[in-house]
Amino acid sequence: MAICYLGLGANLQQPYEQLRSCLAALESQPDLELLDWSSFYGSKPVGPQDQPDYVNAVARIRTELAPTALLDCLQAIENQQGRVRLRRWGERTLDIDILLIDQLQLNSERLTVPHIEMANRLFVLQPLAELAPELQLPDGRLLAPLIAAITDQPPLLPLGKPARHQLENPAAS
Ligand code: A4P
Ligand code: MG
Repeated sequence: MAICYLGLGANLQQPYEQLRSCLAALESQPDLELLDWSSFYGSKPVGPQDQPDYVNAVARIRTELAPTALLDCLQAIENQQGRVRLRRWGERTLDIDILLIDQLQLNSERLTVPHIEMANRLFVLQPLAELAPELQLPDGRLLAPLIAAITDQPPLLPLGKPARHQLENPAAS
């Protein structure tokens, strides 16, 4: 059984709703357990600037799936939500990145864990620190100093955290 952190991002087709339905899809997966998630945050694009702002969040899950089976499962969710992805670091309807799998370090053709860019991205580190403030990366680094070292990215805009009963049906809010 592994505890994993997933980075969720969207900037097309109602990104807040994309993330909410992504959490609903994670909750309905038989092979994993959705434990918790961060607030949603608005963020300025890292990469090409001529694209809409993102909504980002981090989810904590528990699963018995092997890493590549987990990736298959997450890519199926991306595709079910009609994933559109136009260019590298560009706009997309839904992106699910595997940030961490316990303290595992993995580098295969399909999967690099920890996610290769996570330590450089405020839109990953801040929601992750909200969920797990004391967390250490497998190389021993802590989140707070990594966040403090990021000076080139504007502050995130907190957008609130949907409750579990709000994941499935927006009318339930
Ligand atoms: N892959 C390798 N490691 C992993 C991992 N840890 N998790 C492989 C998930 N996938 C991993 O992914 C391409 C391939 O990476 C997968 O098939 C898998 O085998 P993809 O999702 O199709 O491509 P991508 O996400 O577009 O990759 P790219 O272009 O490197 O983008 P990133 O790094 O995910 O960044 N700005 C803000 N504010 N917020 C964002 O969320 N996101 C991006 C995308 C850019 N700028 C952003 C945001
Ligand atoms: Mg990705």
